[in-house]
Amino acid sequence: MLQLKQKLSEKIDQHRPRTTRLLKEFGEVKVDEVKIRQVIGGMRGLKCLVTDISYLDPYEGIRYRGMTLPEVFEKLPKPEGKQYPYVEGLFYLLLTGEIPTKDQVLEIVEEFKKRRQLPQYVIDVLRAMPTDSHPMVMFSTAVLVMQRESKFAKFYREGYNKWTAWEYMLEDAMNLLPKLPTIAAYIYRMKYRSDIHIPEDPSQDFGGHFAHMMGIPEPFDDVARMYFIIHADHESGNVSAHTGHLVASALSDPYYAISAMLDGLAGPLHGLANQEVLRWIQGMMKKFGDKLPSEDDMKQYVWDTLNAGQVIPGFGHAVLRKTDPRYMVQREFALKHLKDDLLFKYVDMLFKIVPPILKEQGKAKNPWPNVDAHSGTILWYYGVREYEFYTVMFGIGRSIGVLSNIIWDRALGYPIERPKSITTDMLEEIAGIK
Ligand code: HAX
Repeated sequence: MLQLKQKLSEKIDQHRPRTTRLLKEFGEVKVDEVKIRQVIGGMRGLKCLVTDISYLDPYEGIRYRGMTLPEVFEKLPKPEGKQYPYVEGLFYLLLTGEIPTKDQVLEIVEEFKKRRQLPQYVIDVLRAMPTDSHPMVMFSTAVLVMQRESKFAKFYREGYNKWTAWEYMLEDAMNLLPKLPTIAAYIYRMKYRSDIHIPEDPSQDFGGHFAHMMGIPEPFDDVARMYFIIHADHESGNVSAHTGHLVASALSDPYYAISAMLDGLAGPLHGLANQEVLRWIQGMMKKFGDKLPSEDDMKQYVWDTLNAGQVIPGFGHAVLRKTDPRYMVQREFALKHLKDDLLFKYVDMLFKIVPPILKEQGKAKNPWPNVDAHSGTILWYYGVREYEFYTVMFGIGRSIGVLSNIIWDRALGYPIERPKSITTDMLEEIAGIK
């Protein structure tokens, strides 16, 4: 048995009595109140989900299993000579809550290598799709078409047991996750690199494999590790994580859940925002003749965007109330590797100029930059210039968190999700106006 599975099994055994006790003895204790503005307003702030994988503090940003991103980067084992840790180690951390030893990580690295090749039918399906299909559509389709491989679905058909179901979810996750970089790179090379594909290099870890299959040299392998790790999880109420959880709650297997979560990630207010950011900044660069504008000219451009009724992409957040630490991780990387790049200089200037303007406008609750304000800049610098592909990379990262969450969902026997809806008439009655 993999050390990961052994450790996870111990953790699940330790955890189950906590959930059982809460349900049995404290099931009627009130957690929160529901206000009309939350019912109409996308359930913002409503405490109605539970996850131990990550927690988003509005002022501090994301913690994975209690650790900040800098702590995660410092503590997880790294490949020799690399700046960022093994992505496989993050999977271990999110699942078990413990920092793995190098040996425990290398076991997953080797396991993933055995499972990352694509079945031919996945390639056939991708090749049969219209060439102008969005890469997110291709990505989601490739995951969905592999549903026939699901060990969880087979287990369900052949006699389901609630308490061992997580083992089949883990098996599906171990089969699906390492294939995601392979699928993504295949889509990329098929669509944008003359359909010329690169044979895999068996020495590469998850991040290195992606960079290699994309055909982009070092340090893009480290960009990939950093990018996948910072995008992995953002607690469970965001659209992608929540969709994955919701779909899996119907006992749909990980292939269905990940395909669905990718569809949610593809929305412009969520994972697609990184492509919107770059489109917007490059529109500005074009206007200023590919030179850095004066602060006043940039301020005017920002105001013009707002006055046209548009949002400033890459700024604001539904939960965060400070600069996103995922933005800061990327900024640190950019200051080290691309500080003289014109696009980065624009991002750097916007970092200073936009927040005071959003504060002055007084609408956005959070005027600070989010993860998406930066990511496109780094990818562009290393030659990934097809904006529409950026969300695919986000999706690889987010799958690590969603898969960890849905394995735990089954381990703790969470039920099918089914909130109650009411009518506008009823809301008016509750408000006392009817
Ligand atoms: N520029 C201009 N106006 C903004 C704004 C921004 N960046 N962010 C919020 N606002 C506006 C909202 O549109 C809203 O206006 P209306 O009342 O007219 O509808 C008002 O401020 C209040 O919004 P909020 O409560 O602060 O923000 P929400 O929780 O409703 O929305 C969003 C959060 C991230 C969707 C929002 O800030 C936004 O649209 N930002 C730009 C797009 C973006 O960067 N998205 C990526 C977010 C990170 C992520 O999830 N990545 O996957």
